[in-house]
Amino acid sequence: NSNRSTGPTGALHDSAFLRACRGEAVPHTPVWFMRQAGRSLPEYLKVREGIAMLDSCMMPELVKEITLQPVRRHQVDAAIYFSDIVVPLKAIGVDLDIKPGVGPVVANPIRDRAGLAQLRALEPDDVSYVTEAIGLLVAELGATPLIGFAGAPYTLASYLVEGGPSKNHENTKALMYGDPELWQELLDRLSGITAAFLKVQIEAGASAVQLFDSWVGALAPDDYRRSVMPASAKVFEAVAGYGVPRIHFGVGTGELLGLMGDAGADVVGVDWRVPLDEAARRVAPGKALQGNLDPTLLFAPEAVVRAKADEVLAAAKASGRGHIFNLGHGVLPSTDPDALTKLVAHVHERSAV
Ligand code: 1CP
Repeated sequence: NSNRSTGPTGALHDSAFLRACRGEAVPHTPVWFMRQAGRSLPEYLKVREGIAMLDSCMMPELVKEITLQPVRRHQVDAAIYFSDIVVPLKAIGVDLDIKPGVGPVVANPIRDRAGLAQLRALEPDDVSYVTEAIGLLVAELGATPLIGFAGAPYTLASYLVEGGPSKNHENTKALMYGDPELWQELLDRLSGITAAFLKVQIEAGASAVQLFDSWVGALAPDDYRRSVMPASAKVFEAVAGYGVPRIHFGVGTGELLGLMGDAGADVVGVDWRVPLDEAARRVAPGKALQGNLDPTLLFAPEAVVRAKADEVLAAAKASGRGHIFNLGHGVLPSTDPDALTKLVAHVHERSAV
């Protein structure tokens, strides 16, 4: 364990994205989009042809190309490492696949103590392709920050327990309420795996990390505080010493924003349901905010997108917090990429000081 307080230096350290994460003044509001790489881009569909999603995540040159595509095309202020939240689980030998049009599917869902045996600790050597790809990327990206990421314990648990994508998380919640001891053990193992996976990415050169707890909005605050927050807090604590910003995001988490910040995030991601000035009243002082244009708005006329983006910028300004412009969730696959390029230019222009 080498919890060095390295962190980026020079032009990278002074990039608009990293400055905003730290709550410092910026020349313009930085922009990136969750799921900015991927199916909305024809150049992505082209390079992915005939290659399965999980296989692509293990091919460093391909990962480099896919990660750079949205940076070239949209001029976003940060790259996000191309991978998936289930990659570290695959790397430790969990029998799972990403099915096109569905998402992650787990062969033997974890519903009892015996199922836990599928989850051993993650060693850096299990994901040497990640270290290699990030090395290639940071050499190419220069002063553009690379965001590493991982799935948070609750969201990973939801796939492992349900066996795939789920609307109501009934098996996951039944386990959480019905066998708290087994649940704690499951989340504990996942926090170890997630922390190890984020460390690999930071040590390879990622200059920020985002913990995706995409589906934790399914929980009431008391249940989150009791049954999930300690595991997420362990992940943030494990990477605290590196001095890289830690972003925490989930969907439908309006009632959890304060707790998700308190779990140890430097930046709290907000979906489109809560305006950023209201989010600031829910999140402890000193933390920056990320978000939060509704991704479906990109299907509306350009003038509407601009007006709504201006509302997001105004709410962010009123919040007094550092602000990273993003969507309230990922880019939808059928989004017109030109609408994204225009949105980046608009936010940059409107926020320039
Ligand atoms: O640029 C980018 O951001 C793309 C990289 C990326 C990221 C950040 C991918 C590639 N996946 C993820 C994270 C991820 N994966 C999350 C958290 C972010 C979020 O909330 O959107 C989640 C919940 C997943 C799980 C997952 N993987 C789903 C969702 C299924 C569900 O429960 O509804 C899906 C569809 C996948 C597959 C996947 N991952 C990534 C891509 C491009 C795809 C599509 C498959 C393909 O192209 O073959």
